[in-house]
Amino acid sequence: MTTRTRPARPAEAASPPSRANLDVAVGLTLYRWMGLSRAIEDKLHIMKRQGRLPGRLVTGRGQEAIPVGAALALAAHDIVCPLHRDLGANLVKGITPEEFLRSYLWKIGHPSEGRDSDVHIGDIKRGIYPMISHLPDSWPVALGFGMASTHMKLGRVTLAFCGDGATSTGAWHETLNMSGLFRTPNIWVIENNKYAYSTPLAKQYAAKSLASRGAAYGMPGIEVDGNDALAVYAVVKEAVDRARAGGGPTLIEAHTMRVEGHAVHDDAAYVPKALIAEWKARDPITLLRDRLLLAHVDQPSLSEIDEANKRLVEDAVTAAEAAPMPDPAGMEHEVYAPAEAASWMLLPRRA
Ligand SMILES: Cc1ncc(C[n+]2csc(CCOP(=O)(O)OP(=O)(O)O)c2C)c(N)n1
Repeated sequence: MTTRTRPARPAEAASPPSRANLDVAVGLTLYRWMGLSRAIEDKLHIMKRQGRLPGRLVTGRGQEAIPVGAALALAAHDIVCPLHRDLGANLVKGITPEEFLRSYLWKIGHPSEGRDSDVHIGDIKRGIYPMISHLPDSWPVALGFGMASTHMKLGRVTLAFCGDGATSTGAWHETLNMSGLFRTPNIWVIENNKYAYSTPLAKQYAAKSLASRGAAYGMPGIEVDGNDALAVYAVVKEAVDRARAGGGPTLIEAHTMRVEGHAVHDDAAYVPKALIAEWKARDPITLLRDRLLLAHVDQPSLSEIDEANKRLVEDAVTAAEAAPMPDPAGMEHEVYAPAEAASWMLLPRRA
């Protein structure tokens, strides 16, 4: 029987606060995006309780350091494939708070124009491949982006996220196998938040770590403290530089904790309270705030960022709530291929 040494406990994963290695400009940028992501999701929870939000609500509160830190390490022309806990990556790559709110409210004025909703947002023109519900089926697509970049010499790196649960699927392993084989310019980020819905890690896999699987596919497997945004940024940046230089893919396991239920309807009664409390004490935004204060960034500057984020969210909510619903007449627009294209496929082949 394999002895499980993971999940990483907060104390084990913690990086000591230090002034020496802190890039204040990067730290402030991370702080701004993480704060914006948190402010939007806090507001969504309030709106849900007030009956102002249709449909479901899934958030990534407490995990913001991973999507924000990772997306910030990408260049503008790189591609990101966010999932349901990765609002921060969408924001960094250019989805506005108002577009996101409009998506949650099923309104027009965002990339899917009300045909898809909530976290299913993205815009390929901005290098964001929208979420596919089946997990992690955006990974084989990300692999395709990587292969295309190599063959067409595009110099683009593609980064895809998934949770620990998604690593048990066939698509996940097939993707990594081909990625290692063809040395594609991909960054594969696992957000190990210790639970896949109600299933804890001990009931998911026997390996010592998920990062250790990188060796099986011929790529580096790296573990990082996923609540330390600066550490996530640094690890992903190094992997992006390596991929762009032709050094192939990297598998990154970022340790964090899902400190809430899977979604708003789930009270997570199956998670030990002490485990949640332990990780809540290492909230990634508070950790970064403390690091910035230690580096002599003053309190008012950080509070100004917090206030600006709150104003952005309030303005976005006002605009999104006032926006119209989609016109049902346009329901099929950009959903199906034109009829001619489909019927052409059925024509008998010419001799
Ligand atoms: C192939 C597949 N099976 C089941 C689901 C239903 N489902 C949605 S989220 C989820 C939990 C996924 O856990 P994990 O990958 O660890 O991500 P987390 O939600 O913890 O961030 C499940 C089972 C799905 N979307 N796709």
